[in-house]
Amino acid sequence: MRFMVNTAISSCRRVWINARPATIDPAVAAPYGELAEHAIGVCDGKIAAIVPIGELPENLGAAEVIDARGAWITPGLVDCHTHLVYGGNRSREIEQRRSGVSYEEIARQGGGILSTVHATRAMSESQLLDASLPRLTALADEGVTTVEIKSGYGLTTADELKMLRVARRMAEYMPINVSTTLLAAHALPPEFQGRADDYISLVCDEIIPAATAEGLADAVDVFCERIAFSPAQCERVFEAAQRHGLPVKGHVEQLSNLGGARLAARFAALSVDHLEYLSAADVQALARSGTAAVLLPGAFYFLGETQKPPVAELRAAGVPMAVSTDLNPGTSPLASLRLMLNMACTLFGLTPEEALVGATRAAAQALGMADRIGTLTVGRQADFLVWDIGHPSELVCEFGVPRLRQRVFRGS
Ligand code: DI6
Ligand code: FE
Repeated sequence: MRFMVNTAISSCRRVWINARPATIDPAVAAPYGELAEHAIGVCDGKIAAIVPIGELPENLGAAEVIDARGAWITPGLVDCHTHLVYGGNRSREIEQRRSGVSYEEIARQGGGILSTVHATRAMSESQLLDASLPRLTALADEGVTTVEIKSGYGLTTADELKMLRVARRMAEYMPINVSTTLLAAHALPPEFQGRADDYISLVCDEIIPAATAEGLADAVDVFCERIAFSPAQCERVFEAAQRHGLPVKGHVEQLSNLGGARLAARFAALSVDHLEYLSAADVQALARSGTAAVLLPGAFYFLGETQKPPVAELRAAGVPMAVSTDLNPGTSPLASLRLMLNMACTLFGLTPEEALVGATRAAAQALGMADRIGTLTVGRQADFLVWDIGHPSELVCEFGVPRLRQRVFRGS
């Protein structure tokens, strides 16, 4: 199937020759989906052909030919869980935490997420865009070609829509796919103190419909946790999302097990994220619903957690494991997906191949975009990376050295 359009390579707009593709395509049996020397042809922003170098026609027609000189090419990286649009920062919280106050206690005292809510509400769309673009640039410079961005620091209809509009607009400033997620059920806004069910009604009856009407949300997320919302409240949000035709995902079992993963599985969630306290039985529920597990080692690391997600069980059950930054000011102020690949191995025990799959194919699944991105496969969007490396494991092992030679987005 991969070679179905071999003959068309001469009509491609651009052809990378002498490439060593790590396709991450499960149809290619070798580790990393490796192919020996191949050419990758691009047409209309899509991968049009992947052909062995020996089968390349003499004449490549009008195609622009780029010699990869034997370099590894991987799919573009996919960061499937970020909160990178926000105002202010929370670096002072690290001082509180060092003096023994926990993340949960800071949140209960009205700091944490709510302090970012105050800063975000105070900003205009363009101020928020200016504040957030450097974070997106950092991800893109490392090879991220698709990013998911959540709302959740506005917590009013106007401020949640403002965040989502900023997230959408970012794709006009940078060559990157942006997938947006409405996370209005992130924290209880101060004006709803003691009235969590009323706030959930606002989310269901006003914020989700408004975001849908403007086409601003690709999915709906919740924070199911003691310091956020109960499973019953999250269920109401999922039902509202379903009524509006939006897929769901959930921040679940991060600090405790409330059964959020099981609930999300009932709604055929695209992903459940964090999962440090996920139980073995719930792993089976995810396997049955086809939900991806998103691992966020940056938050685990930054909060100094000790309880690890059940990676061996997820692996055994065949649940796709994605790896993402969770880029946010409170629990993971770390704008590097490469660092997360390293941490997924060192802290959570993923193999380098699992980590790379986690930031490409599995992350695409977590966004419901697996038919468009995440692997080097004919017909997929031509988002790929040319690396100065000797082997893909270096992308996971080494950190901080810029090895990206070329970042290709939609064929350009
Ligand atoms: N879990 C997290 O790790 C982030 N949100 C969530 O639900 C933290 C967000 C923050 O602290 O600002
Ligand atoms: Fe998060």
